[in-house]
Amino acid sequence: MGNVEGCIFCQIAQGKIPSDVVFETDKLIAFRDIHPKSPVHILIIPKNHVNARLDLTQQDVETLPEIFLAAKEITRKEGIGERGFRLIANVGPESGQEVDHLHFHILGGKRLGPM
Ligand code: DGP
Repeated sequence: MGNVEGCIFCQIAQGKIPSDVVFETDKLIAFRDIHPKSPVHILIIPKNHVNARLDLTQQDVETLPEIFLAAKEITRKEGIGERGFRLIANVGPESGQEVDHLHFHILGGKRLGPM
């Protein structure tokens, strides 16, 4: 799907909108959430646009394991790898997804209650 016009996260991935980047590869980028809901709140996104219908290409599927490896590396660096954290993706309207570009939230740094 490439980059989608007007997508905030595509623009962050392209460096057109500034963000606090904590991890990056050629396929994905991770940056701090602008409205953190916990002491550590980081978003990991594939650079390629994936919409809320999960219209995944084979290339997108190959990026997914790298997102988990990135989460491992990021949480270790942030000091929450052992303490525990939440790794979640809201997908689609009933989930409350606000940005229509697949993203995984890393939430941690405090005891997280039930959802
Ligand atoms: P969701 O509700 O799952 O779609 O979460 C979207 C998250 O994206 C929300 O926690 C706020 C964050 N966010 C939205 N716009 C920006 C932005 O321009 N920069 C950053 N760093 N985060 C953003």
